[in-house]
Amino acid sequence: MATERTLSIIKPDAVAKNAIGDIIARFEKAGLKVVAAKMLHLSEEKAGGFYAEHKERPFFKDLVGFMTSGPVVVQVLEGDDAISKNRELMGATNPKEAAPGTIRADFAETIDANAVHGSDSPESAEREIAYFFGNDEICPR
Ligand code: RTP
Ligand code: MG
Repeated sequence: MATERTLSIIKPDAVAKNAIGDIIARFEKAGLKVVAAKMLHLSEEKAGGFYAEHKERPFFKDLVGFMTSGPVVVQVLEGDDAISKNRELMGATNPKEAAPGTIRADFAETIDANAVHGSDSPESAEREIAYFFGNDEICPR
């Protein structure tokens, strides 16, 4: 197993529900370590740039509107197979299809307000981590 880093975002709906601690506890219990973290209220420009791959999709405007609707907590998680492990913990994009016990099954309401983001590949993780954090903001452990 390779040690990897992945970008995780606790989205505005989960922050509004006071679920930051519950969600981070799931990462830590699964063996992922938080090596960087910050709370931010994203601008339209920052949220749109983050989801640029979806720019032409019909849900893009709603996605940016949702991601800028309140503060988010952005973190870098490190551990064995961190990218796929985080995606497993998150569950399916649509919470109605998310496996029982996953973060989205337990905290998310809709496909738009779905509690968390996680990088989907090593290439995405590298881009997304650099999008939010400088090297001096990441603390290897
Ligand atoms: P994320 O990027 O946020 O971790 O979610 P994901 O990989 O599971 O899903 P992705 O395909 O990357 O979509 C990004 C976000 O766009 C919203 N979405 N809405 N209405 C729709 O059909 C639809 N499809 C995607 C979701 O909020 C998703 O998290
Ligand atoms: Mg995605």
